[in-house]
Amino acid sequence: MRTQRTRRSALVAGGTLAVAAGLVLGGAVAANAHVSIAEDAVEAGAYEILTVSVPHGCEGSATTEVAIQVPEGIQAITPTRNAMYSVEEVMEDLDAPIADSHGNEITERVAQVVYTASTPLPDGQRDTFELSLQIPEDAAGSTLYFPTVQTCEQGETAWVQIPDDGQDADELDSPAPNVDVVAPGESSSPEQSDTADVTTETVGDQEASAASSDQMPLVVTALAIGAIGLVLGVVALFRGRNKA
Ligand SMILES: [Cu+2]
Repeated sequence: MRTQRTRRSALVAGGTLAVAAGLVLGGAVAANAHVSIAEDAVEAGAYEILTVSVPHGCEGSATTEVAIQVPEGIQAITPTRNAMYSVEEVMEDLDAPIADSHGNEITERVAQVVYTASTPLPDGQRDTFELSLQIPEDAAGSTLYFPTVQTCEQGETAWVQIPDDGQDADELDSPAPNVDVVAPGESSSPEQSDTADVTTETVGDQEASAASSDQMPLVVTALAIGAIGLVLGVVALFRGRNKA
């Protein structure tokens, strides 16, 4: 019981943080016009799919290549294929070998993922690139940066700027796509909300039963409407047959 309460207050605290982060991010709508990562926050140690969004070309020119640098500490990453692009993984030797989840020895990691367009992405259109990876377990409280170079038919944009300590990322012209890492249980993703609901029901039985009894009239009404519909349908069917 005690651990559940502790967990619940952690979730409430996480929710408050998420709301605070949402308020901060709410003012940064302009950032959506940049090459960026769609997810606001991920949990340390979690397996995630990050979505790199490319919303425009280079000053009007169509995009031909998107090269995404993978931050140090991410040992395994799998890019999702995209029908309009070929994808290449640029490898880098690890300082020391590690074991993967199957117990195999790993001596190198993907340092960069390069998507090359078979047909250039027009300036007025958007595309997304998904990367499946495990967030480092020791990354809570930090921000992961994925410096990305967007190459176009004419020119390129290097989305590689990383804010200095205390600097607002909004001040940067071409910030590196990034995602904040929170401690496990502090993310506001939909799966986490479900967990929060279940935990709330276990802890606060009264709240839970109050909620379900509030929902009962709706369920009964829905059933009643369904039943009336069924009866009308059957009546209509028989009337139709009688006429034939
Ligand atoms: Cu932009």
